[in-house]
Amino acid sequence: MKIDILTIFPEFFDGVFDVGIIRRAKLAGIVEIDVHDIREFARDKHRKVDDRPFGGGEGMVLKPEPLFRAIENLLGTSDRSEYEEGTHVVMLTPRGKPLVQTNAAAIADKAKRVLLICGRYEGVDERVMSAVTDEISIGDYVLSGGEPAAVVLADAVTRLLPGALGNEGSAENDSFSRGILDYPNYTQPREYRGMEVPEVLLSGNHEEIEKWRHEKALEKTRGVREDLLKEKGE
Ligand code: 6GU
Repeated sequence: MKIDILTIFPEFFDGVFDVGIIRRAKLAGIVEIDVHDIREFARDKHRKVDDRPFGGGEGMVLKPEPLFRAIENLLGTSDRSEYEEGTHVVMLTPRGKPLVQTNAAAIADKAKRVLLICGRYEGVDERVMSAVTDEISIGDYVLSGGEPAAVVLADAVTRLLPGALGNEGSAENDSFSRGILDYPNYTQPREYRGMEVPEVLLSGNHEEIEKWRHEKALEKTRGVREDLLKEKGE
């Protein structure tokens, strides 16, 4: 998969993809991630990327020309109907659909080319949306820009690509992939500051362990995310 990120703050991404699973996936050729400065695609002498909103209001709005030029430069066209199959042009914005595991999985499954556009909090000229296939938000809170969201989406998608996780089973057991939160984990030492590892985990009885884990996962989910259980009809 090829992921291109369009941003006015390319330095935001320095080093973020050079650790852990993403770094490994990059080195293994599973994913390629390129960051592009939107300013490089501005043609006027001041390389202006934003301007004041028509109609008045606070803040600055990202101008359409540099974004269209960038999309055309990377994809050969900014006409959605001409995108190659498996191409997603994603606008990261608080106005988007909330990102959930199933969206990330769908992108990991089908997409070959993903272009992530980091919007500004104040906004992006609406005409850019004609070139966009998905509008995504990472949650109901305000970020200054789409940059942190691009990192979140790139991470959530990359770790699901075949071969990205050393242990292929581990994505299936993650919180959310089964629609509920993860069970609690313990490692050495068996006793720490008076806190013991639950006996059942030391029992070697795999059936009992599975049962305990499922109960604990449900208990946790009931406590903090009742909405997830309702979605599953439990
Ligand atoms: Cl994608 N962008 C911004 N600016 N704020 C957000 C967001 C994105 N998702 C949640 N809040």
